[in-house]
Amino acid sequence: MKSIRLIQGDITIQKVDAIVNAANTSLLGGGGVDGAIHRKGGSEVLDECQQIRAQQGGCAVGEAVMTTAGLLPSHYVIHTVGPTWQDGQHEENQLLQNAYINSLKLAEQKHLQSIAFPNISTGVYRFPKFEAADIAITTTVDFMKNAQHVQEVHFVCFDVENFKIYRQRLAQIDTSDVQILGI
Ligand code: AR6
Repeated sequence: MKSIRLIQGDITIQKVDAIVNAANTSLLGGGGVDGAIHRKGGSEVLDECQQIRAQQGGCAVGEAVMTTAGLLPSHYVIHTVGPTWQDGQHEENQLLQNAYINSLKLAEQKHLQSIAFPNISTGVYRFPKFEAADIAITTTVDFMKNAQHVQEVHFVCFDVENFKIYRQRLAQIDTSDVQILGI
């Protein structure tokens, strides 16, 4: 049975096939979860990000790329770039949905079974947390219904506010395709 698991804590200790990084278009690291992933993953992660930059000049908003996870307990890091919240009139919702879909598609293409997401765009990029949680959850549940390989998705909430929002929203999910755990 496919499952979605809610977790409160640090994504860098997740033992899954891939953890997702809320990166920026440069792929060179930054603050927040991006900083934590590069710090703990070590230089191998940055080296592969630099190779991707050399090939394609970075990663556009809503797109996703994959590297090794270096010293992290997961196998891969999927780096995606969420939108910066402006006023809701700059395709922010669509771009956030793209970030989730393209990360999940990459996992599916690589035949990965388990993937962990942070709450993309809800830190430095200031996306409203309720709306971001709705987009993350509905997009993921829809994707999982037809997934061949992705069986297990973790939503890892670092801050209590996001955790509470996810717990409330996940409790309302009504589907027989995906089991909701940890709420
Ligand atoms: N594990 C899980 N979630 C975390 C962790 C962690 N170790 N640390 C922070 N979060 P942010 P963004 C949560 O700012 O809004 C970076 O500088 C945090 O509580 O990391 O997409 C990049 O380089 C929040 O809910 O990412 C970009 O420039 C969520 O992760 C920019 O920030 C996302 O917050 C991206 O901004």
